[in-house]
Amino acid sequence: MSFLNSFTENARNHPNKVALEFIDAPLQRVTYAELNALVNRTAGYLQSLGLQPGDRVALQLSKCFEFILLHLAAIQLGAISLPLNLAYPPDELKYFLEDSAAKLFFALETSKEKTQSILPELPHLQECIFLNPAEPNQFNSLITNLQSPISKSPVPSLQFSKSPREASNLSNTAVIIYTSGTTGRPKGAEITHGNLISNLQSLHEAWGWQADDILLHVLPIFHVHGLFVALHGALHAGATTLLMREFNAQKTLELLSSGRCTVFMAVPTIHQRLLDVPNANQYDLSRARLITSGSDRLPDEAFTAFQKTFGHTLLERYGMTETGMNCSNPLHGERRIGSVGHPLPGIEVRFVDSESRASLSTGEIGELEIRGPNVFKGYWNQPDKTSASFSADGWFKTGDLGYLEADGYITLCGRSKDLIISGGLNIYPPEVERVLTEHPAVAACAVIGCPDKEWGEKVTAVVALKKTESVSGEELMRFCREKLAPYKSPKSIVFKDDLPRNAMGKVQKAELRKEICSG
Ligand code: MLC
Repeated sequence: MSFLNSFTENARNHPNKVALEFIDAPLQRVTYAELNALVNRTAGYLQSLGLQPGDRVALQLSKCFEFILLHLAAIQLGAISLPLNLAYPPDELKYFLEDSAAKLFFALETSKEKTQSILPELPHLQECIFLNPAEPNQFNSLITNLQSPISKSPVPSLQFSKSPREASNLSNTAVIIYTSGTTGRPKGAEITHGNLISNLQSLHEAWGWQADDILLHVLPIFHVHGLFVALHGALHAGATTLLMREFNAQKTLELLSSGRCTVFMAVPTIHQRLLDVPNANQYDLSRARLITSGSDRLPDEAFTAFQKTFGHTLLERYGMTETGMNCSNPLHGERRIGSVGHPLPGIEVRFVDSESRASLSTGEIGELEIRGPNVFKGYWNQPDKTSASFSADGWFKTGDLGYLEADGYITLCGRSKDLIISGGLNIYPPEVERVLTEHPAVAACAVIGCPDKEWGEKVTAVVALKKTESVSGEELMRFCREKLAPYKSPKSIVFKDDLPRNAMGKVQKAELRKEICSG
């Protein structure tokens, strides 16, 4: 059964059940039957724009109903949905649209001015449609007043029959999500229909999703966490999703403690913000069935404080864009502090030595590798980077370090890749360093993550200037923000005359971290 098939089945079985409800303005609520009809209509609209299976539809929209309709409709048509972070400035956006050769692009009307400048440079882009989610009628009239009305025959939805076509359908790409890497520009991870379905099924089983669950959804919907794990998870289960457009800590606590919501998913920064609400301990979250934490390591202090303050034990799980969810602490049983639990049903893990790639035994620290139907197809148009990310025998190299405990729990304890995670978002230092070195005053730089209670890690740039130049930290930060999303831009700049280097000339980041982060 496919993800969309289960959603359609839910629409058939309980048409009047609320599927989605936006709880902040503009308030919007749709039942499963209404959502199903709207997705069909949106698919007709996309077809009328010439969208064909395999074409990319880029979405750089806020957390809005239109985003969800376009995303689901693209998947239904066998096209590829390409969700993009709203924070990307034109420079980055142009790269994503160019690299993916997106055919259609839906953007916010409020970004029209800055976006329009890049459009003439995108030969593959056939149509750019600007939307205003504050005006829901704008989209309604787009999908209802089609110039060539939708054909009377229903929009062809993907069929996952037991025919020989099954394999090819399941291995077709459904979504591309861009992730940065240790070298070069970001890469588009191709996530197939099979990946989506298998991960939904694993999580449905592991977390006991039920049709009477009510999910409180506060995450952005352009990432794996908010889109696949939370939103798809609820639609697959036939549950109701309450969506908050902008995360608000106080409101979240009020809703969770009211007993109305049964499921909540967030990143450690969000859990920390809940803990930081004044008088947080007046909110009792023990009635929620499941509150998960993921996208970054949950600090032990936050795990314990959450338990003590809210009377709820967080369930930590582990995943990544390329694989969806890999491991989870148990729904029933010990949710172990500092551990990501066990592999999800159908997923295999192993630890290997980062150098020799030999398999390690229980308790030995090594790099985590993953195998299973959840593992992505590859990076869009990047066969070399795809093959470099798999072992010779086909396991995906996560770049995360950890070990297997004797009782099967998995503990992660570092990364073999140069990666910063801030507020649940991955930032690859080379991408920031590339931008900083474009500044005429910068001779050399190194970007590191310093531990931070709120963000997990704070992007910090250590900069050596050219002898004859001078520039302020503020100016460098402004420079970065013009070219990079604000979350990737350094939150602080430290100037040094020279950067410490080893005999090979490589900057010694560990030394910089020791010197700068502890200060
Ligand atoms: C916002 N800012 C960030 C940031 N988010 N800086 C660093 N890291 C982040 N994650 C910037 C803003 O641009 C702003 O800059 C300043 O920090 C303060 O903004 P804010 O208003 O306080 O932040 P807010 O908008 O409230 O966002 C914080 C947040 C958000 C935690 C709610 O970052 C968030 O929703 N994070 C979740 C990300 C997520 O879903 N990750 C899943 C990836 S999937 P300025 O200078 O303009 O003020 C994945 C796989 C898996 O990893 O396993 O799940």
